[in-house]
Amino acid sequence: LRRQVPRSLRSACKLSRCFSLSGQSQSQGFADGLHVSKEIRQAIADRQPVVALESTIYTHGAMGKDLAHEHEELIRSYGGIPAIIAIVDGVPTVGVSPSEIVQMIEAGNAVKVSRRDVSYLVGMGLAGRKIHGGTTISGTMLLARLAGIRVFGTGGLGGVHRGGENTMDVSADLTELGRTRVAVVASGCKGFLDIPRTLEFLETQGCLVSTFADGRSKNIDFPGFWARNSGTPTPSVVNTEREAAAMILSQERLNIESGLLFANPVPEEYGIPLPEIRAAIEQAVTEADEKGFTGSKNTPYVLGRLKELTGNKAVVANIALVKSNLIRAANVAVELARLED
Ligand code: PSU
Ligand code: MN
Repeated sequence: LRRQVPRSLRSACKLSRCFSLSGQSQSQGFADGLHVSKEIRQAIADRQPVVALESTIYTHGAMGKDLAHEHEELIRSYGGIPAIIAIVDGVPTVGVSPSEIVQMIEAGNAVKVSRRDVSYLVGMGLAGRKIHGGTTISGTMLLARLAGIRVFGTGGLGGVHRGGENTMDVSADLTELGRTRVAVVASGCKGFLDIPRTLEFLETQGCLVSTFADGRSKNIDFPGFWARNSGTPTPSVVNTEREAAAMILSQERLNIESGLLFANPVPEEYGIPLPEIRAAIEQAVTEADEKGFTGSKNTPYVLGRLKELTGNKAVVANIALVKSNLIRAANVAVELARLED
């Protein structure tokens, strides 16, 4: 790939990278007020394969305290450099340590932070009221981009909720993917969201959506989180991590500022068959309606019921798919660094 790009263009790319950073304010080229750990600052300066991680899955995911540490080790074992992103005591931070995440979980008062919430917490912090924030995909992408991180691994993307055409409950993750150039590796979005409308919305937003297929099958679905398929075809297919890296590099060279979504189906051995998870989802969603769990109480109720209805299989799948996505993200980041050597 590198050989096909004229040298003049390659050095122009390097220059434009400098310019885009110098547009931001001073120390180390990062935005004012953004705290980037020493390790991550060095890694970014050296163009090493940094992988961003969100913190909502730790502060709001109820998957255990040691997960952040485990995730960091996993990424390192694949040659990546993990950068957990969160708002720690009102400070937007890139390169949060796993022990700080444990403290945030134990404090029990971290709020869920999407793009709209960032300056609320940071402003409060400046004014002396220090609040912890677990960043969602949208909040994490925003801060990752400010730090110059290009690849981000996580579990599941937010989406258009069922009935979203009326309620307009559409996750800020989707608009973030339309405006912020970070490549996200996720296992699609939860099967109780409206997946066809989610993909329509991402198309309108100009987000590249491609599903990993390992060259095995022709008819590939956009994954349904717990299930490898969803009944909705993916807009495009990517076979290797190198191909994904090449798409990221292309987008950067062309200066297209929208995000990229690489969907990675849950590993085969943990995937729940689509009819089984669909039946459980229908039951959980119906019960939630009947019992009046609406608005922000809806998702926690549905997730709790799915755990029970699947005999914990939904939780085991969730933990496994995050790990598989982090491995993919590390491999993509390594390939991306290689393409530029
Ligand atoms: N999907 C999951 N687990 C999660 C989330 C999504 O399986 O923890 C979190 C992610 O941080 C995602 C956010 O960015 O929920 C989307 O929330 P909302 O639907 O409120 O935009
Ligand atoms: Mn919402």
